[in-house]
Amino acid sequence: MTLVVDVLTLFPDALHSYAGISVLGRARDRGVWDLRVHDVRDVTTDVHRSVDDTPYGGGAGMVLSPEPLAQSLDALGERRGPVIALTPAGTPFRQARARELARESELTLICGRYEGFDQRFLDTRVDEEISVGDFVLAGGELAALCVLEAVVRLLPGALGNAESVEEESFSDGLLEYPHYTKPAVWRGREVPEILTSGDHGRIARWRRAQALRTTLERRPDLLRLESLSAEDRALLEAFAPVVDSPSGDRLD
Ligand code: JCE
Repeated sequence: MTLVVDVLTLFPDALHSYAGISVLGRARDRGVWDLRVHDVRDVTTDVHRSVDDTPYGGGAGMVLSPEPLAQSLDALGERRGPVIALTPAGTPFRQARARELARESELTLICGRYEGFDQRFLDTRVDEEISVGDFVLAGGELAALCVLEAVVRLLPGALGNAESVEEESFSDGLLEYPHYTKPAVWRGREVPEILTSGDHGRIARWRRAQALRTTLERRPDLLRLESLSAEDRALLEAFAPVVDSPSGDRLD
């Protein structure tokens, strides 16, 4: 089953460019998913092909007019999957939502520009607003591509044999353990000896402990401390003791 993604944007080239390379490009070539990009300006009829206007109530910048967006959406015909607008005020995007969206057969992503969307368009035509992070972009295209890549790479057949969704960050709720490749000594720095020991049981336990430690130190919000098993706590102490850092290092 092919996932069909419709994207509404003022910058179609930006979508085609990134969606044509690497994982997204190869998966599309294989028929795993299909992309249909729609230039919102194509529905306009005035000489300036206007899609924006000044905000009621005053203030800086311009707001996307609801009518061109609504007409672009209408031109897609009967919608099946969720209609998603990328906005800084949206629900924070997480891997769990990517997994849910990967079960859809159709998605519509709407990219804004300027100061954002007319609220009436969001209220009446959009099912869900998604934010890809607590920072402000100049428009929704990069955010849409983030969502797209996170979803498509989960689809059956999207990744090659060398790539894997099994052992990666977030698949078990933890950040990744550190990776090393050749040479065995790089500019005086050695690979942890455990990785060259050939003891696969020890290596697996070391990696689990490293993943636990990194998550505890960098993203304690991702660790459900109550869900840390006695085994995990023992692993941490044996393989990756958490060194106390001075309070000045902490952000909170
Ligand atoms: C966007 C803008 C509202 C100020 C359309 C920004 C998503 N995680 C995200 N960060 N930024 C966005 C995003 C998505 C779409 C649009 N802007 C700029 N919007 C307030 C600036 C316009």
